This record gives sequence, structure tokens and C-alpha cells, in this order.
Amino acid sequence: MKNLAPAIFPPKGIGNAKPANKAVLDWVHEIATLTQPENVFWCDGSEREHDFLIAESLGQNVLIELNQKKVPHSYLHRSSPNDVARVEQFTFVCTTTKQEAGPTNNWADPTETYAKLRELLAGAMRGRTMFVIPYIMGPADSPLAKIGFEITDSKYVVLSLRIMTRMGEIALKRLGNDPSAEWNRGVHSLLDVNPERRFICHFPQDNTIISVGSGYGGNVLLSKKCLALRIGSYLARKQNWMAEHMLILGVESPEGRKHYVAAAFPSACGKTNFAMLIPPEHFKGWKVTTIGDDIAWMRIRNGRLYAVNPENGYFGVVPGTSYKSNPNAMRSIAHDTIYTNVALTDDGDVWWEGKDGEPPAHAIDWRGNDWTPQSSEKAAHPNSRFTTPMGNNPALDPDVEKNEGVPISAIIFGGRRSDTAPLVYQALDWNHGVYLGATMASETTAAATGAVGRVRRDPMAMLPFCGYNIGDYFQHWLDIGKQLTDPPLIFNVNWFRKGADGKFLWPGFGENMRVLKWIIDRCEQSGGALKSPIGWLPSPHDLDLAELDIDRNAVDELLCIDHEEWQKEIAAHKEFFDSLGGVVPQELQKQREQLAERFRF
Ligand code: OXD
Ligand code: MN
Repeated sequence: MKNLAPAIFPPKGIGNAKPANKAVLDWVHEIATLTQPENVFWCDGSEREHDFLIAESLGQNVLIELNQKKVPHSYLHRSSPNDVARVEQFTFVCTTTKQEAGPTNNWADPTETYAKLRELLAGAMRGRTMFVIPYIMGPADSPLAKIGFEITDSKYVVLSLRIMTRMGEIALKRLGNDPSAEWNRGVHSLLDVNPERRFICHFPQDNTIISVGSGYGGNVLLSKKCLALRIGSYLARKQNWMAEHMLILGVESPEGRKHYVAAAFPSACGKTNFAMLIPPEHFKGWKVTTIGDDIAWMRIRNGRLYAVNPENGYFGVVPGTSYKSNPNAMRSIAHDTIYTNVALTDDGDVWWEGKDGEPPAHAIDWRGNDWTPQSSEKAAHPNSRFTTPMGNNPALDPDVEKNEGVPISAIIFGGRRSDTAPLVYQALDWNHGVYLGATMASETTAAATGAVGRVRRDPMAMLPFCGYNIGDYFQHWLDIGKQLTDPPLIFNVNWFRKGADGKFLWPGFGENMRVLKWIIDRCEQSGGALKSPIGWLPSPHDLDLAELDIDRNAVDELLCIDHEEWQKEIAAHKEFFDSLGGVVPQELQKQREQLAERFRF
């Protein structure tokens, strides 16, 4: 399968949605002069354009058509085997000074980096079509919405961005003619998809992103991690709002009382599953609805935090997705979906490890090789993905397009921890909650290249996504808290605690509703809890565990605080803060001392 493909030549009326804004035209001219494409294709987001691009992508082997009866309007893309995940080691934040990027980012000098990238981009689009994609992040008329333009030489990017953002004419309209309007400049070129020439570079002070050498979504759909999180977080601090790696869901009781909750989990820890949760039978009448599955943009309104999902689609991890783990995701990806790096069955369907039913007797694996259940290789890459419009989600929240966003009652932090962290607990107040977020840790997954299963600190699940100094980011959280008269309550959850036998203690998936219910009870001041050294902890009877097949000992283990483990944990917090080289706000140092102190009595 090819990622690199020669130029395409649209018929009249397609590819000519040239904007009127002079600043955009000048920038596109500058990039075209540098990259020397065969032609420039101005995207408008129309059906006609989409149909043309799909046909060309099939013709050029950029996409494979799936069985249209089984998965209508859906296609398979295979990325280069050297290009299947985000590359944190080649991701740079090029602020003017190293200090601004802080201790958790790879920093590179902006002048030198621009020069290096210009060299790589010189003539890079020769013989190819350069696409110009206008898009909006957030509901079109929201005060939180931002405009971006992405230039790319990949049709896969154009088609994916059409799903992931509000793309085309709508963005041109919102931008208008003002040459001084704020918009993000994104340049992407596949170059020759060579890991040695793969750089994902952010220039926050110029609202600019340049990504070269990759075709993998997390590196090249510049709207997502690059704009909505890295550049977004930088802008958010300057403009007094928040850009967070959080899902947003709505929970409605049978009586019609509704709360919205935002949750930050590291990559591939089940955010999409949680955002689309279906309550178990016992919770008949309760409804969970999705605002977003990955990113929340939040601002202060009437003393509360209001959130929008800046995205328009889901870019989710496929393996493990099934009617058992996430029926709403399965229904969402049953049509109008682009799959990347899953297996292709002999009847033109898609397959992956963890899908319902028996594995196929034969398939073509994600690399394009024959595969059988006896093969030692996985059929789908562990980080294979679906790209699907949020409109496909049967549980989409009716207020997802609300310009002012939805009010957030609770913020949940969570990670993948085999030990130490109980199933759920509540922070004592906002600042303590910021401490919970700042010291979050999780076992690593396949969403980024590198070792899997190692515990790493991942503050607010933003370690790979905070576009400035993490110490200033912590301070920004503390500062936002001071402006909230009705702040969300903050919680920590861990669905992944294991027993002595190495097995998960908690069933997870839909049963997480039981934890969510306790969180909602706490928001409504009706849920019971005990004050523990780490925060408010439910006792087993505070959780609704009716009709759940779980051992009483397992519940005790899930809720226990092991003093020895926590001594190690507090030492690890100190080690982490120390490793940041003095940028951690005094308030968080104080929180750590108070935590240690609470264990002494
Ligand atoms: C993602 C990620 O793709 O966090 O959402 O890596
Ligand atoms: Mn994510």
C-alpha cells in the first residue's frame, strides 16, 4: 500500500475553494514556492470533493475498499510499518527559550528548526498535489472555537481531517477577510516517510506547526494533538482557558438530573470506552452520553467550568473494541469509517484482536501479509485506529454543538496502575485535586513508540501534550481554581488494579457506571465517604454493587490503601517533582508534605 502518491487532477468545480483572506493566500503561496507541488487543491469539504478524493485514493492504492455491504462507506489504510504511533522523541516545542518549553518537552531553537525544516521541505511536494484544508475546532460559533489550516500532500490526511474537524467552507466563512485574524498554520509533508527525517515541530509563539516524514494520524492530523493540545494549551494559558486531554460525558439519572464529567486518562487507557459507557441492567433508566472522547477545551463562565469538544470525530484504538467492551463504538464504526492498520478478511471485512466472534481462518494482516490464527504476529497493529464521525455515535449528547459548552460537575484523573491506587477517591479540594493530576502515573501503552507497561508519571495525561513549561501549567491550574466559585469536584480512578494472582480486580467497562454513580452522588452531596490520608474514599457500602458478581475481598482490595505502597508512592512524587528541576509551584510541594503528614497520624 502506498502512502506517497503522485498528483491528482480534479475536474472543474473541485479543488478550487480559494479563500479570500490575504494572510492565508500569502502563507499558501510561501509554502507552495518552497515545496514546489505539481498543483494546489483548495478543499471545500463538500460531498463531491469527498467522492472524488475517495475514488482517487482507491485508484492510487492509498485506500482499500472494504465490503460495502458489511461496512458501508468504509475504507482501510495501511501506514508504513515504520510509522505506526506518535513519536515523542521527535516531537519538539520550539518556544523562544528552552525555559518556556520546560523540563518535559524536547526543545529546539525556533530559528534553527525553521531553517532545518525549510531544507527538508524544499521541493518535497514535486510531482504531488498540495492540499489546503481549512477547519474549525469547536462548535462553529463557540467563543472557544479556533480556526486552523493544514497544508498536506496526503489524501489520507484530507479525508481523515474531514471526519475529525468541521472542515471546508464553514471555516472559510468563520475566518472572513480580516488578515489579522487568529488562525493556526499547519504544514505537513510525508517527505519519504523515513524515520530519520520525521519531526513534529510546534512554534507556539507563531501559532504554527510543521510535521514532516510521517503519515500516522497522531503525528499528522495537526488539528488534534498538535493544535488542540500542544498549541491549544499554550494559547489557553495566555487567554485564560484550559486545553486538556480529557473526554467529556453526560450522566442523566432516571429522574432527569444531569451532570457533565471530564476525565483525563493517558493514551489508550479507555477514554473512548468510558465516554461511550452503557450502564448495566441494574442502572436501568440512567443514561450516559458523549460530548467528546479525547480533548476538552474549557473556560470559566459564571464561576463554573464549561467544556466543548473541539473535535468532530473519534480517532480511537481498535484492538479490544467489541460489543462487550464498547457497543456504541462498534455501532459508530460500522459505517463511514476509515480504518488504519487493522486486518482485512477474505470477504472484505475488517478484523482485529479482541473483536467479537472467532478469528477468521485467513486474513491479510496490517502489513499486507497472509495471516492465520496460527501466525505468531498480530493481525492488527496494537495501535491500529478507527477514524469515525462523532455523528455516528448512538450516544452522542444532544448539547454537543452548544456554543457555550456544558457545565462540568466533576473532573476525573486516572491511570493504569496494577497496585497502589484505589478504585476511586476524591480530592479534598481543588488544589489537592491539582496535586492528584500533577502526580498521576500510568503504565505505558502502544499509543506511542517505546517500552510498553512501564510506570511513568503523566501529569493530567498531558506529559506528551503540554505545549509549555509544565510548572507554569500546574500554576495555570491553580490560578483557574482561584477564579471558580463553583469548581468541579476532582477524583482519581483506577480500573486496572490487580490482585495477588495478577488478574484485574474490577470488571471495568459498563460496570464503571458504579464508580461514576458514586462520583455523581458526591456532586449531589448524597454519597458517603471516609476521610483517608489520600482523600475521600468510599467504603464498600457507599458504592452500588448490587447484582455485580464480585468477591467481597476483591472490593476490599480495590479500596484499600497500603501504607507501604503509599510511602513508595510519596517518595516517587518527590522524585518526580525533583526531576522537574524546581519548576513545581510551592503549593504543590506543600500538598505533598501535607499528604506525607496525613500518613503519620
Ligand atoms: C490519542 C493519543 O491518539 O492520546 O488520542 O495518543
Ligand atoms: Mn489521546
